[in-house]
Amino acid sequence: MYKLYVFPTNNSNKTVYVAEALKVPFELKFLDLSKGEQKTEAFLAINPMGKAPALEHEGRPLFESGAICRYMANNEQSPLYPADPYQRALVDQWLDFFTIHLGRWLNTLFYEQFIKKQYPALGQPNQASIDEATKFAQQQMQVIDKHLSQNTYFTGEHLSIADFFGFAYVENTEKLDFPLTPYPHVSQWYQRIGASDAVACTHQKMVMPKTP
Ligand SMILES: N[C@@H](CCC(=O)N[C@@H](CS)C(=O)NCC(=O)O)C(=O)O
Repeated sequence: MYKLYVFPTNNSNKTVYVAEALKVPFELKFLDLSKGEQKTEAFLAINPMGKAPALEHEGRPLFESGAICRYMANNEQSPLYPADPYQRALVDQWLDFFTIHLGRWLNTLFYEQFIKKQYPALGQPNQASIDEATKFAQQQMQVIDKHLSQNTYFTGEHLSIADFFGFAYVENTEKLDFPLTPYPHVSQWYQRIGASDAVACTHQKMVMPKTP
């Protein structure tokens, strides 16, 4: 049984989308970040960075959402993370692209435009950061829009963990001043992944339990 330590944001969602898509039994353990549950000694033994998500499987810990998605799909020998070395490298390529490039800029926008509004103590949005992130995110969206005009999914004709991973970042644009309308092929892909059972089940489950 996979035990996922989560908080309802995009990094944790990636791992739950993948667990759902794999149709494996898993347990969710919610961490209340506002209470510092990610910094307890017990949790730091699982993720020394003190962040969600993390995984425990067969008594062994793992952190970083990308590593967790790869591990679960690999462990299940799923075509969502193909065994063929080149097909697998294509999945890795898109996971890296999202982590290092587009996802990074969308995360900056999410922090500046959404999180700072929710937590005013974090200060005013930094316009220079917003402008830089918007510029790069728009450029990279254009590139993936072209790619998705010729490919149903990120790696071609087959769904992979890269689609769920990327979806979790693009999903945050719904809370931002970053419309997808200039990117019709990204929009179609986004709707396709969003209509999957894996995404619907994840959204149902990823609700922070109310504490008494
Ligand atoms: N690169 C990590 C990022 C994890 C991360 O930043 N998690 C945030 C929530 S989205 C967190 O736990 N923040 C709490 C903290 O840093 O104390 C991953 O992909 O797993």
